[in-house]
Amino acid sequence: MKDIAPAISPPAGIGDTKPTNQAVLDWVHEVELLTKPENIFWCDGSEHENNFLLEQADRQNVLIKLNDQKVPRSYLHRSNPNDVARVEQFTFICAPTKEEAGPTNNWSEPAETYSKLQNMLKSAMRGRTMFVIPYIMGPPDSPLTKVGFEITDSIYVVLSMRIMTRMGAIAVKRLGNDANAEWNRGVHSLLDVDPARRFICHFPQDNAIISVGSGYGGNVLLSKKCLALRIGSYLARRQGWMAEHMLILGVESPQGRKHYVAAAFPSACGKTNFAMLIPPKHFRGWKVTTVGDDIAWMQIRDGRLFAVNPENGYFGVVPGTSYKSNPNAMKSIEHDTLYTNVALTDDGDVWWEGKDGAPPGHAIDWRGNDWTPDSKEKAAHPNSRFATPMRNNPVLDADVEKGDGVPISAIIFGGRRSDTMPLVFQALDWEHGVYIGATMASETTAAATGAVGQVRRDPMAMLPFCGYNIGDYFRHWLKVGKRLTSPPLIFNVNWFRKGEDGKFLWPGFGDNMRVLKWMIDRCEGSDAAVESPIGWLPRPDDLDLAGLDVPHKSVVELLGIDHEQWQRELAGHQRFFDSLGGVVPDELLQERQNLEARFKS
Ligand code: OXD
Ligand code: MN
Repeated sequence: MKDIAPAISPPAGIGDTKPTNQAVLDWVHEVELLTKPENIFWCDGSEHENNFLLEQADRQNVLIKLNDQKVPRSYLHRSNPNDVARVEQFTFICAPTKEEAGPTNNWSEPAETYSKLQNMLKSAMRGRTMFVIPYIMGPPDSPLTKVGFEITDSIYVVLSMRIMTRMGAIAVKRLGNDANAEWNRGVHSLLDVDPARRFICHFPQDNAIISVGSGYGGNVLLSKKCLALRIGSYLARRQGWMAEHMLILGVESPQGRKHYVAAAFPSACGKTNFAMLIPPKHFRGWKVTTVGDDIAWMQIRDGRLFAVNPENGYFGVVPGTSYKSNPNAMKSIEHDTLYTNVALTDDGDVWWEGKDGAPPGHAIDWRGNDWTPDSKEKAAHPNSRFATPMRNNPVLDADVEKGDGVPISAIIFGGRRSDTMPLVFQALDWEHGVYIGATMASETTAAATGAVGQVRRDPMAMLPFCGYNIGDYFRHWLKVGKRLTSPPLIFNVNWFRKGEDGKFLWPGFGDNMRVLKWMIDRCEGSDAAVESPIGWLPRPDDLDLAGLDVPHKSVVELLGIDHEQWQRELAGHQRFFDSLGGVVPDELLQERQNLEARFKS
């Protein structure tokens, strides 16, 4: 299977509808002159176009069509084995000064970077088709919605963008003909998929992105991490809103009272599972619905935060997804799904580690090699993915298209921590909540290249995605808090604490409803909590644990604070703040001192 494919020749009526905005036409022409493609394909996002492109991708061996009886209208793509995750070391924020990019980003000087990338892009699309993808991020009638154009030489990118964004004519219409309108310019080329020539570069001051040398979604679906988070966070600060790495879910009680919460967890820590949670039997009548599974754009209205999901689909981690762990995700990916780097069974179905049922006796693994249950290699890559339209989700929230967004009652931070962090606690106030987000940490996962399982600080789960100086980002959070008269309550959760035997103490998945319910109760004024040095904690009896198969002793352990571990944690916070070289706002330094003092009192 291939990433790179030769030019396609569409029949008349397909790929030939040019937008009319002169600024777009000029920019496309400039990129054409530089990259010298064989032809240009103007995407309109129609079904007809999509069917044509799927057929071409199948013919070109970029995709394999799966068995239509098993997974209707679905395809498998295998990326180059050197290209299976985000590459944070090759991701750059090319702000005018290094200080603007800040201590947590790789910085490179904009003029030099443009020139380096332009050299790489010279004639890079020779013999290939250059696709022009207009798209919007956000519901069509939202004031938060942004227009982007992505140029790419990858048909896989086009097909994925059609799932992940609202693409085509809708964006052309939204942009209109104003040559000065705000829109994002994204250029992507596979080049030769060589890790030595792989760069994901953001130019926030130009609202521009150039990504070369990769075909992996997180690096090349420029709408997602690049625009919605890195450029988005930069625009959000300037324009007074928030772009966050957060799922958004709705939770409705049997009495019909509904709240929305937004939750920031680092990559591959279960955002999609939490956003599609099915409450345990005991919670009959409670409903959880999904607004988004990865990104929240939030604005302030009437002193409250309102959120929209800028995306149109889910790009989720496949391994571990099953009818047991996430039935709604399974139903979402049963049809019309684009899989990347999972295994292919002999009957044209897909398989991965953790899927329900017995493994197949034989399959083709994610690299295209024969695989049997005795093989040492994994059949599916740990970061194999699905791209699926959000419309497939049986619990999609009814207000997902609401341009004003949904009101947020609670913000939840969380990471993967084997120790220290209790199952849940609540911040004392907004500033303390910002401190909790700013110091959160998680064990690394396969979503980015590099070692897996190491604890790293990942403020608000935005470490790889904040498009400007992290100190200013913290300041932005503090400033937003001052504008909120009814701020969301802020919580921290940890589904991943382990006991002495190294086993998870908490079952997670549907049972996370028990924790969600406590948080919602707190939003409604419940006093079922005790104050501790780290914030408000539930006592075991404050959680609804009926029907839960977890020993009481484990619940006590899950909710406990180990003072020795917390002294280490506090030292970790200090080291992290020190590593940021003086950019941390005084308010957060003060919060650290307050926390230390609370442990002493
Ligand atoms: C993602 C990620 O793909 O965070 O959402 O890596
Ligand atoms: Mn993510």
